[in-house]
Parts: sequence; structure tokens; C-alpha cells
Amino acid sequence: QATAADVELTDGFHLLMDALEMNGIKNIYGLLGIPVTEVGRMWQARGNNFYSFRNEQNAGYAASVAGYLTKKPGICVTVSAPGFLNGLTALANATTNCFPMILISGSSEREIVDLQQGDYEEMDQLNIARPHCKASFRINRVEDIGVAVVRAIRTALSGRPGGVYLDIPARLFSTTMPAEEGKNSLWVPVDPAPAQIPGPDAVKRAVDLIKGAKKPLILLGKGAAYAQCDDDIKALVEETGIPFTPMSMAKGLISDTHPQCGAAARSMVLQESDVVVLIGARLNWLLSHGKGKTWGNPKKFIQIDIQANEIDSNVQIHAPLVGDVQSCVNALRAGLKGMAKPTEWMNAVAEKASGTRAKLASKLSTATPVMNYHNSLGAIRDVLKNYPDSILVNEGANALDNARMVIDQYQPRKRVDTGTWGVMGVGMGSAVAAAVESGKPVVAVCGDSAFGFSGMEYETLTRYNLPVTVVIMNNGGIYRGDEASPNHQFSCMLFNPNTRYDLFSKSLGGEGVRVTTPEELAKALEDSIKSGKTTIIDAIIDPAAGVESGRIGNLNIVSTIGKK
Ligand code: OXT
Ligand code: ADP
Ligand code: MG
Repeated sequence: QATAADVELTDGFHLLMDALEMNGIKNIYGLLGIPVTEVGRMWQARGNNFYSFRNEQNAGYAASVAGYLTKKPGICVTVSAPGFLNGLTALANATTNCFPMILISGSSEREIVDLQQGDYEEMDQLNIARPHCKASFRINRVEDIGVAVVRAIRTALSGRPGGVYLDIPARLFSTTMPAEEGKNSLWVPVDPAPAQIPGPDAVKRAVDLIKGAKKPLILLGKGAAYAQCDDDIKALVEETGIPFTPMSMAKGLISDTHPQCGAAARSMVLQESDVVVLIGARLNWLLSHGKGKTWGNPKKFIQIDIQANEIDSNVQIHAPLVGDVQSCVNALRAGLKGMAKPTEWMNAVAEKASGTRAKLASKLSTATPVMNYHNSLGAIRDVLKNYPDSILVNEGANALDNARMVIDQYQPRKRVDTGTWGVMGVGMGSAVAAAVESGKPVVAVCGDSAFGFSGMEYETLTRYNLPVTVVIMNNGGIYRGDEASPNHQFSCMLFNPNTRYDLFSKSLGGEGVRVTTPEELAKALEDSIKSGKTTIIDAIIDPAAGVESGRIGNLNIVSTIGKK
């Protein structure tokens, strides 16, 4: 602790902010209180943005989405124990999704926590965070703030991106040191996400496999979207003539309307392909672990991933390409130059896809007494065609799965959804970050259950006057709204049918519209996007239109002996 009256001093608060600013951070997402309140005030006083939330979990989701969209770690600041735990859910989710994020939480004093003497909000946060993120660091000395921030940034960004926890005991914020020494303790990391070039043998192995394939397929995941080398990936697809299909958040990396897009022939391409090139996509549950009837014919996998032990995680990978997406894709392009295009296969995929698209299109304009998922989402899709740079946030079950199917994406990183965990509650936090980081209109299509998880953040959206339209697919329940209520109890799957989300919006200073037809929905959405005003569209959906668990009903466990 420096004390000399004639030496200019700095302290933990200032050093933390200097370090973040120096590293290009402008936006912090968080929720304030003891001991971090001054972080928010001082951050704003310096001309930066502090987005203040109603619950830390949503601030954390916002930070993680900021990380995904910008390739810089999103920063979330919380108070100790309960605030930290709320934020930790989002940090774990960020790590699961491979999004770079740093959770900074104030904590109680070490000497009291370690002897379990009952400090204010006492908790051993450092160790609790550890299994849920890439690294958990504590700063014990004010002169280590600079190195800790650099270490957190490099850890979040390098290799497979993910979450980092930074623990700051309360007293450190006000601990002083000479300003000049403090200044010299900060730096910016050089090349925090270094390129990883695949070896020539690995490239040749993959090139040979692709050249020998009759029905090759490129499968794009959100790791490919994150990598921000969109033109290189598009060039690989177009130069080789190989059909591609996107995982949900990779939709739009190459437009869903591209002639080689096999999204609408998904079952066919997964089953019939003989060589599959995975680019930034894991063979996890979303891809049936690379086996079973989803995958049909025996096939060989080429996998591009920066994380070496992702290879062979589920099934044999015949040609691993360990490296960053951009380096690997460009190495493949060089090796495949002049390759004969699989024209017959490409045409077969295109024919199947256009047949399926036409079949679906016919359902999108059907008039029904109460809206269903097809005609309501069809109306949204038609409006969003004219706003290709808007960001779609999407959560729910039927509201998620049908929107993924119906709503085309035209540009990279314009779809943010429930991700690897299929987590409800990411909606409003994601919408805040999407609007803040992109400066574009945001449309959040949420199931009524999904919206409820982060609904109070709608006030955060109106407070910052963000151009976000929330369309609530109001079917009155989880999956369906028509479940019988047993034993005079309200069914555990239903919500109050009198809920007025449009009035909820108005009460919080937003615009609110209740719509019952696709035409009304289209008009309300168009008006809302044009006005830029924060709006809820309460879209009334037939309670009987949904199916249990959406498209993943196969994962729903039911009793094998029935109800007794
Ligand atoms: O080829 P085939 O024939 O197979 O057809 C495919 C494509 O070819 C075709 N397609 C097209 N056709 C025509 N045109 C176009 N353009 C086109 N594009 C594609 O469509 C089909 C399907 O294609 P898709 O979607 O690409 O492929 P598929 O087969 O579905 O892919 C498989 C998957 C697994 C990759 C995909 O389904 C997927 O990504 N799924 C994600 C599912 C998911 O994550 N769901 C969320 C979790 S569900 C559940 O857990 C819920 N909870 C519990 C809970 C959660 N999650 N979290 C927390 C914190 N607490 C609790 C809750 C509470 S959901 C939920 C709330 C639900 O209620 P809501 O009110 O919110 O929502 P509603 O249901 O609306 O009421
Ligand atoms: P999806 O859910 O879309 O299938 P996943 O989240 O399962 O995608 O997979 C993303 C993969 O991308 C992860 O295995 C991660 O290691 C990888 N990844 C992320 N960024 C890069 C990058 N820049 N280069 C290579 N691989 C990356
Ligand atoms: Mg619902």
C-alpha cells in the first residue's frame, strides 16, 4: 500500500479499468452492488458503456454473445456469492458454446473465507468456478491486475475459445500503488489468438479423401461462423462444388438461398454422403454423435477443429485437420484447386432441397382460424427477407425448431439461439448484446416459456432504447397450451392464458401489439423494425399447434410402464 503524500497514486479500480480500456473493451454487461458498484460508475464516467441488467445470468449471456459476435472476450461484472453464481451459469454456457467471455466478480476477503468465519456473501468462488470454465484466476496483489487481465484475455481467445473467471477480493479494488508503477504494469497481449497451421501430411490426407469422394458434404458449425473467414469458406464451397449444410448458428454463413445449400435436404445429405468435412462443428448430440440412422451409409469424416482432442470424440475421424478454420480451409483450397466438381450429386441435393422448400412454402401461407407455427413464422420470414442484416435471436422448443426451418438467414452471424445446451433464457441478454454490438435491428422470436426466463430484462431493452422486436409465440404453455389440468390443479405445462405480453411491454415503456393473424403479425413487425422502437408482439398461437419437445421429442424420457 503506497502512502507517500508526494507520490501520485492509483488503485485497483483504476488499474482494472485502465487494463480493460487498453485492451479495446468498451462495453461491460453486469449488475452492481457491494463491492463492485464503483466499477460501473467509474466506467461510465470515463465515457464507456455499462449495460446494467436485472439478473446477472442475463448480463452473462449478453457478454457471451458479445464475445461470439466480435471475437473479443465479452465482459460481465457481478457482486459476490449469489451474483457470482447467477453469472456462472452464463460463463459455463459460454464455455460449452466456445464463446470467449470473462466473468469478473467481487469476492469476500480471503482470510475470512478460508477460515469460514462468515463474511458478507462468503463463498469460495475461485474453486467453484474452476470446473465450469477454461481457467479461474484470483488477483491477490494490485500490481498483478495487468497480468491477470492479459492472462484472462489470452486464455479466453486462444485455441478453443471459452469462459474465464477473474476473482477480485473487495479490498483489492481500493488498494493503492504509485500511479507510474501501475501504468507500467499493464500491457496488451501480442497475437492472443494465434493462427494454427495444419501440417502438410494432414492436409494431403484430407485432400485425397475429398478428391476420391463421390458424395462429399461440407458441414458448417458455429465455430466456422465464429472464425470470421466467411469469404474463404464460401470460396472453398464454390470452388469445389460440394454441397454444404449449416448447424443452426452457422445458418447464413453462406446464404440459406445459395444453390449449394443442402439445409432443406438435411436427412438426405447426412445419410447419403460418403465423405463429410466438419468445419467448426462437434459430433455431439446435435449430430447424433456421428452414428446411427441419421448418418445412413458408412462414411469418412474430415474434421477441422482447433481443439486437438475433439478429434475422435465420438467416432473415428479419418482425416483430422487440427488448426484454425481459416488456415485449414485455405490449405484445403490450395490442395483441391481444379478438382472435378461432384455435379451429379450437387444436382441431386439441389433438387431435393428445392422440392422440400416448395413443400414447406405451401404450408406457410395457409389460412387457419388461429395462427400456427407455419403461417406465423412464414409472415416473419417474409418481412425479414427485406432486412437481411438484422439479427435473429431464437429460443423455445416449437418456436425454436420451426423458426430454424422456416426463417432463412442471408449473412454470417445473424442467428443467435439456444446453442449447444439448448438453454432457455438466453433471449433478452442475447438481444441486448446483439443490438449493442451490431448496431442493427434485432428480432427475438421466443416461446412464451422461453421468454419468461429473462422477461424482466425487457425493461433493460426499453431503458437503453434498443431497436429490438420481441415476438412472443404465445401458445399458453411449454410445447403446447392445451394440456388437461389434472385433479383440479393447473397443469404443470401451462401458463395463465390471460397473460398480456403486449401490455407488459407498455407498462415498461415499450410498444406492445397483440396479433392474431399472419397479416397483423407481418405489419406489426415491419412497423416495429422501421420505427426502431423496443416492441413486444404478442402473437397468439393455436394451443394445439406444438408438439412435445419440438424436433427433439426422441430425447424425451417417458415411463415404460405408462401412467398408473
Ligand atoms: O431433411 P428432413 O426431412 O429431416 O427435414 C429437415 C430439413 O431438411 C428441413 N428444412 C427445410 N425445409 C424446407 N425449407 C427450408 N428452408 C428448410 N430448412 C430445413 O427441416 C427439417 C429440420 O431441419 P433442421 O432443423 O435443420 O434439422 P433437425 O433434424 O431438426 O436437426 C436436428 C437438430 C438436433 C440439430 C436440431 O433439431 C436442433 O438444433 N435442435 C435444437 C433443439 C433444442 O436445443 N431445443 C431446446 C431445448 S428443448 C427443452 O429442453 C425445453 N425446455 C426445458 C428447459 C431448457 N431447455 N432450459 C432450461 C434452462 N430449463 C428448461 C423448456 C422449458 S424447451 C422449453 C420451453 C418450450 O416452451 P416455449 O413456450 O418456449 O416454446 P413452444 O414449444 O413454442 O411452446
Ligand atoms: P455447432 O453447435 O454449430 O455444431 P460446436 O459448438 O459444436 O458447433 O462446435 C464448434 C467447434 O469449433 C468447437 O469444437 C471449437 O473447438 C471449434 N472452433 C472454434 N473456433 C475455431 C477456430 N477459429 N478454428 C478452428 N476451430 C474452432
Ligand atoms: Mg409455448
